[in-house]
Amino acid sequence: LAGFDWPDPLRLEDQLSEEERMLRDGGAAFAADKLAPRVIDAYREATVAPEIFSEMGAAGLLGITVPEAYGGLGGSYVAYGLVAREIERIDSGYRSMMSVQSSLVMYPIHAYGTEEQRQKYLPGLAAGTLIGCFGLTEPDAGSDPAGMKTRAEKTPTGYRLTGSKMWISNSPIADVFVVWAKSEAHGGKIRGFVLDKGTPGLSAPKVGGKLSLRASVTGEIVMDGVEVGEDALLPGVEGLKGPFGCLNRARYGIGWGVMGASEFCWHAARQYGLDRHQFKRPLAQTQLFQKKLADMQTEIALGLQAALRVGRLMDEGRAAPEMISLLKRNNCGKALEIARAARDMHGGNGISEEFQVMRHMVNLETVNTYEGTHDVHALILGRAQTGLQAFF
Ligand code: TGC
Ligand code: FAD
Repeated sequence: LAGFDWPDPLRLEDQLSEEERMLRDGGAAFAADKLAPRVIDAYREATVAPEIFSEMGAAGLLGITVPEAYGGLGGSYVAYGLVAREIERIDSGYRSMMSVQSSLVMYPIHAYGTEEQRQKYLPGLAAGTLIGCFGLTEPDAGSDPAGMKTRAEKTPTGYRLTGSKMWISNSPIADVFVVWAKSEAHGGKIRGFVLDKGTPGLSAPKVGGKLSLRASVTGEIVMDGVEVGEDALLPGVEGLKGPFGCLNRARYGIGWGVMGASEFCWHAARQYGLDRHQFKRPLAQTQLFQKKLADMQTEIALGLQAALRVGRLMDEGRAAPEMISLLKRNNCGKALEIARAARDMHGGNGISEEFQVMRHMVNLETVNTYEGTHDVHALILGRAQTGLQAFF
């Protein structure tokens, strides 16, 4: 029998191609050089550094699955997931910045936009010289986006948008706003629009007082009669499947990303247990400590295998949205449990910023909620196996 590699118990590494490993290593080097040195201060001060986008762009981390002709990498979904894991190993907020830009802004412009829209936005978004945001959630429509109030009225030359979006990652620093609205001219169906910063009536105030995801900025999008031309409409999709098509990609990336945060917490807890002595022996020499490490190792190994499987199916065009719900729900829930356990295993030091596990724990509260809450994904999976929808 082969030997056992404790950090990679099921040999994920052997299942990756040379190119996937190379892109993953690029993401890891970027995370170590550019993100790790700034994260503790950024989180404490809740400061976001917009230049992270151009740094990510220069490193080729934005729009990994978007074709090279538009500035992307033309890479696989597995490569995208592997990079998300490396970025979220540092902080969920940094992965959020990357995944909103790639899956929620570049993807819809590429998949649903005109050639002119692609040429206008994608190269700048890939380079990170333009920052994007995605507005679906509203103050009174979170888990139930079909209840949105934002409206697009037809004007002689285009549309007038009125409404407000809430909890929008990147919006206060965004140049490009992908927003979803009910369009009267399209029978009240939900349509996507691309708005530019500076358009009269468009503003994006910051949401203050966040105790989670503090290294990533979150805001509102206020649309007070924003007038745009016909060229702002994303013509290629209508209905909720538009935003959900984007969410499928972002939720999948989160399935990998949260395993990176979990691995950080697991490795930190293991090292702490080896270094810290109580009762004349290392904490890691106690049965309870080892059981917790074994649980972490097991859940992470299984979660990574599931992420890889769904990624391969996405690359083959055979992934169903319910598979992504299963992955997002399980991996976020397990990551939160792992981070909470790691916080506990660090004792009093676990609440200190220096040890970083509590920051991951508090971030993962958001990640378990956004892109469909843990319970909403349970209802999606419940509906898929019973044929009965239990949302209302
Ligand atoms: P339902 O009747 O289920 O579906 C309506 C239409 O949408 C289609 N559809 C999908 N299409 C593609 N992929 C999916 N995953 C899809 N899910 C549904 C469906 O086929 C149907 O199409 P059609 O042509 O028949 O009209 O819709 P519902 O209103 O009953 O939805 C229920 C529910 C709960 C599943 C859904 O609304 C939901 O998923 N809610 C969660 C909302 C959510 O995830 N919001 C995320 C906001 S964005 C965000 O959080 C970004 S954070 C980013 C970061 O910082 O990293
Ligand atoms: P609610 O929908 O009000 O849910 C509250 C609770 O009720 C949850 O526990 C939920 O599981 C439960 N619940 C809801 N419906 C049911 C039901 N039918 N049965 C049983 N339980 C139910 N959105 C964007 O559009 N773009 C972004 O970039 C974005 N970024 C975000 C960044 C941050 C930091 C945060 C916190 C959120 C972000 N969101 C974004 C919004 C996010 O997607 C929503 O918060 C999420 O979808 C949940 O909606 P809600 O907050 O309105 O909660």
